[in-house]
Amino acid sequence: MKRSALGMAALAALMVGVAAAPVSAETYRLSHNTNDTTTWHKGAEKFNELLQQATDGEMEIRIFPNAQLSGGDQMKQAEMVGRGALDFVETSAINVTPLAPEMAVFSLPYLYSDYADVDATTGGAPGKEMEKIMAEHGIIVLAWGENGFREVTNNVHPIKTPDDMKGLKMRVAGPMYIDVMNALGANPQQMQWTETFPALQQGVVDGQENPIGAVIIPQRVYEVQKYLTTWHYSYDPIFLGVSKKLWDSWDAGTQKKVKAAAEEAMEYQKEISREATASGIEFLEGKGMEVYQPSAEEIDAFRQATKPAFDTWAQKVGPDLVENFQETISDAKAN
Ligand code: X2X
Repeated sequence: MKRSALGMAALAALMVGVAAAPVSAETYRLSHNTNDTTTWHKGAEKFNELLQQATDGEMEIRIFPNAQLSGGDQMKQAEMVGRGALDFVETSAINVTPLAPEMAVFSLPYLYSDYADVDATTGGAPGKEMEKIMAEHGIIVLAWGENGFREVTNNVHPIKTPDDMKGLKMRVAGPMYIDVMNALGANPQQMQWTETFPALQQGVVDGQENPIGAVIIPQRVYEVQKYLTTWHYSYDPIFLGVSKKLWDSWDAGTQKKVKAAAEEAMEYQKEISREATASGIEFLEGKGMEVYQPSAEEIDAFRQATKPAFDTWAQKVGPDLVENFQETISDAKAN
């Protein structure tokens, strides 16, 4: 075969090969700070699945659990997204408070009493207000998910009254909880979530607090904790956020697909978290945990005991913002 014909044949084969190969997908990195068993991770996987479907495989998400892209530092993820060093983050509002102190509003002790309160705020004007604040820090909040109502566990004794918290070495996730635990007479220690399981195992700390369905069950906290009290003392949402730099680089059609996939993924994540929480007490008792469910009066005693921390952080968050949340909650209760 003449060289030119051979060359043409090779070129043709190459062209066919190239034409048949799918358009190379844009791969984006998403960080979250639990391990790959939680509803957080399931929500991120759902986001990837939906986004690939919506873009015929042209956009895909690579998920990095355990805050591994920020050296295990759960508080650093959002800051990296804000400056465009990371594409997406799925994390708790608590983890963003060093960047945006206002985000602590969601977790003020006893701000919320039930899911209806929560949904009225994240789905209403308060949620929009928080999205505006986050955009000022370079993060577009695409959708709100759920970590949930945070319940306390420990290895020392059942917790039934505020006095039972006195002297307990408690791992906490963020700065506000240091003030909450101090108000209860406990000894708080802020620690990365990725360090908490071994710290509980080795007795470095006596206890921790986290939601049942999203974290305590999937991360098998019951293997290293004996007692759980459903004191519902603090709620925290998670959110799926994207770097504003990346968001602004997309056309309206792409933005619409990304937002729709995120909203559906976080609705799914919230649903499975609530389902796991609803059946969680029975599951945990089956795993040998002793669960105490305080009465309304006993919950009120915890509310009173944590009020000093509420008042301190309401000032830090901003009284107007707190009022915005409280008004939305009371309107929701009235309807
Ligand atoms: O660190 C925690 O406790 C966790 C996993 O709930 C958060 O990221 C706030």
